[in-house]
Amino acid sequence: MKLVLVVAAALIDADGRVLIAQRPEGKTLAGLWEFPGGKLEPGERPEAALIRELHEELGITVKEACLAPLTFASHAYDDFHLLMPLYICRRWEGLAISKEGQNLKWVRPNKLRDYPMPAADIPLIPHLTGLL
Ligand code: 9L3
Ligand code: MG
Repeated sequence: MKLVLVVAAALIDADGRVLIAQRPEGKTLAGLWEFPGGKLEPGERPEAALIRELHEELGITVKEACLAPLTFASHAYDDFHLLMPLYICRRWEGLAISKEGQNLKWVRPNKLRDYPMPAADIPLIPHLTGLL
C-alpha cells in the first residue's frame, strides 16, 4: 500500500488551548477538524515541511527549535497508509490566521472530542490531554 508522509502541529497558546483547522469544501475529508499540517515534499525533512505548511496555511513563522516531537499517527485509509508525526509548538511569530479559507478554532484539549476529526488524528488527542 502507498505510504503518505504528513506532518502536523499542536500549536498551544498561553491559555493551554490547541489550534484546530477545519478542512475546506473540495478537499478530502472536508468539514473535519484537524491538527494543521500537510504532506512532505520529496526529500523534505519533517520539521522543514511543518514550518513551510504552518506558514502557508496560518501565516505564522515557527523556528525549528520550537518544535518538539510528541507522537506519531499511523492510520491505514482504504487506498493509502498515512504516517504523521505530531509536534508540539508553544512559540511562534505572528498571529495565526486562515490563509486558505479554513475555519480555525482554539480549543481546550479536553473539548477536542466535540469536533469531528480525521481517523488519523483521533488517537492523538489523549497525548495532548495527558500533556496539558
Ligand atoms: N491529514 C490528516 N490529519 C491531519 C493532516 C494535516 C492531514 N492533521 C490527511 C488528510 C489527507 C492527507 O493527510 O488525506 C494529506 O493532507 P492535505 O495535504 O490534504 O492537507
Ligand atoms: Mg494541510
